[in-house]
Amino acid sequence: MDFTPLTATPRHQIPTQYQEIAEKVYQQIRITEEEALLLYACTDLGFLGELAHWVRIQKHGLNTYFNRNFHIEPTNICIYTCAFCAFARRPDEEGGWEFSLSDIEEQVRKYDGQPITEVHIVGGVHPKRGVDYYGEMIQRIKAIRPEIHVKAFTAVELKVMFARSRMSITEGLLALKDYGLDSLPGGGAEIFHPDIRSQICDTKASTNNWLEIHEAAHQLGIPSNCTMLYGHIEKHEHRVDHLRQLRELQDRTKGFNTFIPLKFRDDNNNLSYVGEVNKIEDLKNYAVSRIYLDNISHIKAYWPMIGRDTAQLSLSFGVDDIDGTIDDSTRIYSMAGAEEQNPSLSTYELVQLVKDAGFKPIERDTLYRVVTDYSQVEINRITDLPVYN
Ligand code: V47
Ligand code: SF4
Repeated sequence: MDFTPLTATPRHQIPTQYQEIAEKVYQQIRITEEEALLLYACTDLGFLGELAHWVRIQKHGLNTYFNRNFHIEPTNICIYTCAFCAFARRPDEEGGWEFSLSDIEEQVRKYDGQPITEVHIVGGVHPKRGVDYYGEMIQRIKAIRPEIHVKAFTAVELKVMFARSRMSITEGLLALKDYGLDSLPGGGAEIFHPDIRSQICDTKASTNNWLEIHEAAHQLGIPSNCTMLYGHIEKHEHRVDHLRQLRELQDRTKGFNTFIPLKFRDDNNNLSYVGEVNKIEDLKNYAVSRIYLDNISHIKAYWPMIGRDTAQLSLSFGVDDIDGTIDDSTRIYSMAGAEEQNPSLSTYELVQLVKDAGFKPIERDTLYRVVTDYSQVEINRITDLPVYN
C-alpha cells in the first residue's frame, strides 16, 4: 500500500496555524512546544489522527508490536504515599504483601514450557531491601529461565535501593547489570513539572533523580522506557513540559525504546475526586505524543489500563505497540479501577485484536527484534503457537 500525506487530498478547511504544523510534520521537521500545545488545544480529532497516523506509518508501516510477558510485583509495601496510587500499603497496614524469593521462583516456574520472552518487575519501595536482595531475585529468575529479558525496577525504586546499599547510581546499575538486569521500565516519571509533582508525589525521586538514573542507564548500555501519568490535575502545558524533557534526554542518549502514556485511573486513591479524562483525550494524547516525540521510536498503549477497544482505536492515533499477554499478573491498575480487572490475553487474542483493527501483528522481544510476524504466519487458537506449513 502507498501512503501519501493528506495535504494532497481535498479536506475540509483547517485553520492556517494547523496547516503550518501539518506541513512541518509532513516534511519531517520537528515541532516546537508551542505547536504541541496548539495540537493539544485542537478539537479536530480527525486531523490529529491523520497527522499522528502519518508519522506512525513512516516509522513502522502497519506493524503493531506486542510481546509475551508476565509481571512480578514483589511487594506493595511502600515508604511513599503518592496521591494517585491505589496499590501501595504502608509497612504496618492491612492488605500489604511481600513475596519471598522462593514465592517469586514459583511464579516464574508457572511459565515453564511457555515461550515468554520478558518479565516485568515493578513494586512498592520497600523500607528494607537493597541491591543484593533484588540482584539475587534476578539471579534466581535467570537460573530458571536463562534467556528471559529482565525489565525491572523504576527509577523511584532504584534511587532508594542504591541509597540503602550505599552505592552511587553508576555502581548500583552496574551491580544490577552484573546480576542480569537487562532494561528499565518507564514508571515513576509521573509529571515532571514541579507545580504538579509537588502535589501528587512530593517526597519520592525528583524529576532530576528520574532523568539522571535513566541517563546513566543509557550510558551503561541499559535501555529503558519512559512514561507520563496523565489525566489528573495536570494541564496540557505540564504534559508538553514533560514531553520536552524526555525528547531532550533522548537527543543526548537515544536510550529510550518506548514512550507509554499512563492514563490516571481514579478508584481507591487520594486523587479520586478528580475523576478520569474521556477517550477523546486519551486518543488526542497518543496523537500529540507521537507527533512531538520524533526521536522515540515506539508509542505504547498499555491495554490493561485503557481497555481493548481504546487500544484498538489508538493504533490509528500514533500507537504501534500494545504491550504483552501479561497473564493477569499485575494489580497496579486493577486496584485503581482500570478497564481490565483480570488482564490476560492469549497471543491468539492479541493477534486477532490487532488484525481486526486493520494492522499487522508482530510478536517482538523487548528490544523490538521480530519473534514472529503474524501477518505472514497463522496462529493456532488452542496452542497459541505459530503454524508453519
Ligand atoms: O509510576 C500508579 C502508574 C507506574 C496509577 O516500561 C498509575 O513497559 C494510572 O512502570 N492510575 C508504574 N497509573 C508502572 C510502570 C509501567 C507500566 C506499563 C509498562 C511499563 C513499561 C512500565 O504506574 C507508576 C505510575 O505512573 N500508576 N497508580 C493510577 N492510579
Ligand atoms: Fe509507592 Fe510507586 Fe505507589 Fe508511589 S506509585 S506510592 S512509589 S508504589
